[in-house]
Amino acid sequence: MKTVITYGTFDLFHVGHLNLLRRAKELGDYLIVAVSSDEFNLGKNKVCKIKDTDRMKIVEAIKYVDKVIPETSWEQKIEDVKKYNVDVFVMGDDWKGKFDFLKDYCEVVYLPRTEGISTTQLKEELKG
Ligand code: C2G
Repeated sequence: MKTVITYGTFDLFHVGHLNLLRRAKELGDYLIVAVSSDEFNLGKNKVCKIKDTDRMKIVEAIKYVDKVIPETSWEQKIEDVKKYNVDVFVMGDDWKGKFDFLKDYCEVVYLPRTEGISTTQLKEELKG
């Protein structure tokens, strides 16, 4: 079994998130998604519209996703990769290079982001 992992906030879930999860799953046959906790996001001065428990439920319902775990710290990635015997770590290419330290433990893949959509853009548009 080829295990893939990715991390994200997935606030106001949109097609950019869906495309990432679809392509991540295509790289293996078991996809784990770590969804950031509200507390972890506060540390990034990031306040989500959707609370973490609901963001996790939404991601869990996506057909490409096999397991959801909480993301509670920047440091958990190496531990997660070891714990779940991860073969491939995937992130959108806005993170290109930022997680290359994981190459000692698994393959690291940065996928092109979906153009024209972002949670920030949606928030701006909703503000009217
Ligand atoms: N994404 C994408 N295309 C978009 C928007 C997002 O491919 N138009 C990807 C991002 O690159 C990321 C994933 O979807 O890989 C989740 O995006 P966010 O929820 O914005 O995740 P982020 O806040 O970047 O959290 O430890 C890493 C962090 O948890 C990443």
